Amino acid sequence: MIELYTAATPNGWKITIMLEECGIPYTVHAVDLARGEQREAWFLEISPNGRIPAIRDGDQSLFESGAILHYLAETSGRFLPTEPQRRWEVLQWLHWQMGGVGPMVGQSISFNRYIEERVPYAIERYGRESRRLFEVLERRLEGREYVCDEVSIADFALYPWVRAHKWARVSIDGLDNLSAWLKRMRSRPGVERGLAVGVPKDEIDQWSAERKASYRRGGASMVTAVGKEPDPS
Ligand SMILES: N[C@@H](CCC(=O)N[C@@H](CS)C(=O)NCC(=O)O)C(=O)O
Repeated sequence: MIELYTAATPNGWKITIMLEECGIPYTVHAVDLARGEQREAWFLEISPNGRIPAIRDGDQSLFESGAILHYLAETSGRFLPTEPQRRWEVLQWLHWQMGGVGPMVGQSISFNRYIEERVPYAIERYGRESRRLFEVLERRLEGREYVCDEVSIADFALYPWVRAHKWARVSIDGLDNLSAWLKRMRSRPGVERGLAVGVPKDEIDQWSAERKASYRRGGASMVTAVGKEPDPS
């Protein structure tokens, strides 16, 4: 049984979506990010970077959502083609998400929603770069239902971050392929079940004011905790 250490955030939902889409049984261990559980020694044993998601599968433990998606695809034989050219295509879009879309949209969220101070340079830079990345995805999706034609771990990695566009205050106006893909992804039952982990079903698409406020508080506490991680040695 896979033990999943996670929280209701985009990087966490990537993994619950994959597990649900594959029908792999798993147990959820909710990590309280606002309380700083991700910096506790027991968690750093599993995830030395002090971030969710992480998994344990028997003796194997893994952190980094891209590595976890790759591992689950390898072990289940799902959502990653075996033919080399198609496989590399999926892996390059997965890594593009990990190095680009996740960090940029994440910073846009942070500067727009979490910190009280207004930093125009950061809002502008991360917002513009997120929009540029969305435009790359828009072009990639021209004539395609999913990022690599058939649905894959690249879609599961991208979806939770792209759907956060409003929270990140990044416009998707005029991005018709991307908007259609968002709807296509949302209509998959496995995606819906994955998104429901950590969030009440009626708040999957529209968080309550209380939830938004608690995400804001949690986000702010994580921002201010950076640099204060205990040395586990
Ligand atoms: N590159 C990592 C990023 C993980 C990450 O930043 N996770 C966030 C939640 S989405 C987290 O654990 N934040 C806690 C903190 O900043 O202290 C991955 O994809 O797994």
